[in-house]
Amino acid sequence: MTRFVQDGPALRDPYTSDWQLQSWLERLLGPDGHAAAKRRLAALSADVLGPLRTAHHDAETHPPTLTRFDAWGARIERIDVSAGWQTQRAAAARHAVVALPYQPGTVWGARTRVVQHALLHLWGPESATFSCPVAMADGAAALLTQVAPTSPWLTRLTSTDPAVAVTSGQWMTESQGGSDIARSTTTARPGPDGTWLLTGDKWFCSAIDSAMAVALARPEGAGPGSRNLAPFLVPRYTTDGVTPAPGLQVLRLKDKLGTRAVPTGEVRLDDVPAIPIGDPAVPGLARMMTLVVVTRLHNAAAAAGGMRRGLEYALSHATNRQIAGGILADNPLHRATLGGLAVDAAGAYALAAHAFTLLGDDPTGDELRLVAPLAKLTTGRLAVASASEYLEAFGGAGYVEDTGIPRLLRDAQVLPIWEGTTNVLSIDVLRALTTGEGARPLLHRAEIAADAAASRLPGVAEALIAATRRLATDVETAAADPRNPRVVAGARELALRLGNTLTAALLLEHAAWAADRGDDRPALLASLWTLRRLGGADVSADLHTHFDQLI
Ligand code: UCC
Repeated sequence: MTRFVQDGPALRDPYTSDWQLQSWLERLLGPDGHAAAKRRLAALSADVLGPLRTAHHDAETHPPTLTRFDAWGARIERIDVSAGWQTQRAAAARHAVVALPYQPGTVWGARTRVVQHALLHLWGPESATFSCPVAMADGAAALLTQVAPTSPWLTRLTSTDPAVAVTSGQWMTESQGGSDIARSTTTARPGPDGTWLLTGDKWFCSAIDSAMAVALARPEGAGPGSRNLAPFLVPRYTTDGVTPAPGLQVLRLKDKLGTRAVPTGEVRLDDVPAIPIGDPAVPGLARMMTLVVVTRLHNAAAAAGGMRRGLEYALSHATNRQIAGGILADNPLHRATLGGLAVDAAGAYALAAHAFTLLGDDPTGDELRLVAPLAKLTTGRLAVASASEYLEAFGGAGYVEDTGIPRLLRDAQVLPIWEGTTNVLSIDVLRALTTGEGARPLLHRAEIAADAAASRLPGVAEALIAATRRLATDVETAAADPRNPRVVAGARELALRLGNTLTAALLLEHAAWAADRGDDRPALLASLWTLRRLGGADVSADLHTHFDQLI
């Protein structure tokens, strides 16, 4: 008897097979800038298809372990990670996924952040979530660049030499407070030689194997509330790089739903030496948020990258899979389903790329202050919904661990949780609407995009104009009385509408640029996003008909 065996999904070169990514890079970097980035992007793609895929699999199947004591009872606090995790660590340094924006005089100038985002987009889904320590290292580097540019830690965080490069943790969360950081009980008191000594418990410390962490603590004499907390740099090990810093204990590793290759620990600090980042006498939460804004953008990059990779796997399966009447990829309903996912993946990429563009252009501006939480929360929700569809697209195989497919959903689910949940970020959006001018450029951008689309895509322009008008009124109402319970209750809905509208504007902007160059595919993506997400239209027939142009 011949037994049927289904081929597993294949992965095409993630850079050369992604016309949408290439089209955006051509516009955001210009043809010369894109040409200058190609070698770098192609090299990373080649690694993703080869050693990094293998390393990813190894790290996922050999999760980290913590050994607290040796056989004789001596405290050793050793974290063992897989060879795959170490391969990812070296690749992150070599491919400069953290370092690139800190290198002086790159040809891309402020747009170096766009190239970095493209690298993350290609690498993240096959990184075994080493993208997490990378995110925190980038955040820590941004903070040190601003506050302590001569720190030797900055040199190491931004090194491309795997023997020198380090990553960072980010120790904010405590069990009693969670997102409410005001309830932190970790304290800091002056120690010898300008160091400070930190005491307290931290509850959710990802990449606990990193060489350093940025921890929030309340300096001696500081007032209550979150704003008076201050960031401190905690060297994780003594100078031998192995022995934990004095007073530092890793109580246990978390048993998480996903991101299983990432060692996430609970940490106890008992007079652990730390270096203040900035003046501890000056309220420091705002300083810490420099780091958090960067990690929130990486979160959006991880969401967009994961969505694109899930689509790639589902497409491959649909092309391989025979069903009654032919291959799955020819089935109109399946085409409409995958087409919708392609539109969502395009939207998530556009929003994440925009956020990274702002990070390069104006990192402290009001626009990024609003777009950072919007990008994080909008893409986080999309990523979970898409991942669920990707599993379903594989039928039963999508529910079986060793196909590697369930991981897509498990890993996507962290994206709307860490670095602030959807609701916490929606409240942050309200705060940004109240204290800054970020909504003005967003609404303006939407109006211009709608005007530009009016002659070519009248129905689409109409949907965007209607959504923008409604938003303008609702933003004004919310900003006037942000504590009103009705406004608070509607914060998530308002934030998602803002995120969806901004995405429509970004996709339409890109569509206009591409149409002038004879490419109508971006207009199709922009139209379908706008009609579906803003107009609530059923575009299934179009998704089926134009499927080949969407992917
Ligand atoms: O650590 C974690 C796991 C690590 C894993 C990392 C992986 C990364 C991604 C990977 C990709 C694969 S998770 C930790 C998650 N925790 C959070 O994200 C915190 C959630 N909570 C918030 O975001 C809250 O909004 C707070 C704590 C930031 C602020 O809430 P409060 O306590 O109510 O405070 P206020 O009163 O709203 O703000 C206090 C001060 C104000 O400054 P002043 O007093 O000078 O006016 C605010 O303007 O902080 C300022 N501030 C901000 N500044 C508040 N939010 C921001 C902001 N977003 N940007 C700038």
